[in-house]
Amino acid sequence: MKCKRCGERAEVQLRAHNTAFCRTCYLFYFRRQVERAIAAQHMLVLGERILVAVSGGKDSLALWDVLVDLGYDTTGLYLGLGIGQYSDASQEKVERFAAGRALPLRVVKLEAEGPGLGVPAVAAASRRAPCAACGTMKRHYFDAAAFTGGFDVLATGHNLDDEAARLLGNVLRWQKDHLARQRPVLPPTHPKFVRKVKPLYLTSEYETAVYAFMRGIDYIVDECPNAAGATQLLYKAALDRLEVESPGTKLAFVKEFLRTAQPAFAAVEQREPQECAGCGMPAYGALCSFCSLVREVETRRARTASPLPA
Ligand code: Q46
Ligand code: ZN
Repeated sequence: MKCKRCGERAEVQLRAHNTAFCRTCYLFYFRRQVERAIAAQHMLVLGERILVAVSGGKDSLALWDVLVDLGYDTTGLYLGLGIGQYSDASQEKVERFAAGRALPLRVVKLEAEGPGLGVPAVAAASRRAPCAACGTMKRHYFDAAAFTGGFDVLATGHNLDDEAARLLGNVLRWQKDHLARQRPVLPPTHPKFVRKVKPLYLTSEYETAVYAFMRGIDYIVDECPNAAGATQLLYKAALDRLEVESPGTKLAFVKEFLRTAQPAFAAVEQREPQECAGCGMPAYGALCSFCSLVREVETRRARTASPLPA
């Protein structure tokens, strides 16, 4: 097979796009795809301060790599979730990536912050699935770090597979409020929120993996130990089966949702956040979901610690 751009021997075949590239042209193509997504959705402006959430995985590190390459002013943000060996190993990958390229990196270890709680402790005490607790905590610490650091934008490495799986989950349960907010760019709805963007939302997991490999990015290959039970993986597997039979399904699913259905959901759901009585960050109730979760954990712990009445 030949490269569609230069005619040399192709190394990568992209069935969803009905194309193939050699290594040089693939790197060019990948960057161009990200650049186009950024421009089409007005995600970023050169000169803005961008906080890039990095987990140590291929997607977030590939994103950071491309953004630097495209000339954006970036700072990495790594959250230490407290998930044992997985967290230690992923932090090391992020630190090595940043040090090797002399890029600024902020590390926030959840267990060293305010309530001193990592993801496993919160999940166990609140009896929530680890990923549910993790999602709430990550959102809070991302928002807080972006706001207190004075950043203009928060960029995450969600790829097409993530977005398609999330969309499928939201559609299966018709979660209207989630569908209203599922967009590659979320403008801030409160002065303490910054814009949130997903520049890789149209590039597949396979495409970012190939990019990371070709760029020699050393990322954590092991999945988080909590990922195995996550429903997200079930949705991804279902979509993978559809994609094999009908290449381009994921791309069409996400793109057409954003073009035809998302605006209708967004028009109906227009809640304005207030400020959380606990942490001062935006909240849709008296407390934000992070503070509610922490309060729940503290109440449960106090109950188990107090002696039973005689
Ligand atoms: S880190 Fe957190 Fe993921 Fe681990 S606990 Fe689940 S959500 S699987 S991206
Ligand atoms: Zn709060």
